[in-house]
Amino acid sequence: MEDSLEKIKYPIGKFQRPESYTTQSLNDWMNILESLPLWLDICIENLDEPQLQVPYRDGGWTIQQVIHHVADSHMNAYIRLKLALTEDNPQIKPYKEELWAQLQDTQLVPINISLTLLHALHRRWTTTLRQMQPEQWERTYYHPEHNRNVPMWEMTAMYAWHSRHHMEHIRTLRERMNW
Ligand code: NI
Repeated sequence: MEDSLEKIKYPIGKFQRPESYTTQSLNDWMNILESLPLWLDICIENLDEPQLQVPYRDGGWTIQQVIHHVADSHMNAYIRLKLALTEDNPQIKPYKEELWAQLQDTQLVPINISLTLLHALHRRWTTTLRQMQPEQWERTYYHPEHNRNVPMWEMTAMYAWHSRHHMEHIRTLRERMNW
């Protein structure tokens, strides 16, 4: 049976903002962030160059664009975390992810470069998260496009979702294509 477009676009559903968190849920989210670079390595194993240029859905990003997007997005996330830990409810800088994904480097740079970047970045990111004190999880940044303050625990939940969301784009494409 054909998957619906919604299911292809949101393989694990849209992000559901959790209302609260526990030590266990924080740990689950951090585990996902720790695992993502290795999961992505496995996801793209044995794909050839033409396969990397296949969009995960009609009109969607190619596998190559997805990988470079995750690196772009998570670099922004890491900076936002550090801003929030060192400043009082800083206003963060939104960015136009669709346009970032179309800049030249996304075409010209092999995905291995972004995968290597993600290994390094997630090591620094999750090392920071693992050392956070309970009160630091409550620190916030202000998101001007959503017009709200986002606490660090919610941000971490969001990027754990984002990690799985894009990994599933690649995994389910391979499943549908029998690659
Ligand atoms: Ni994304």
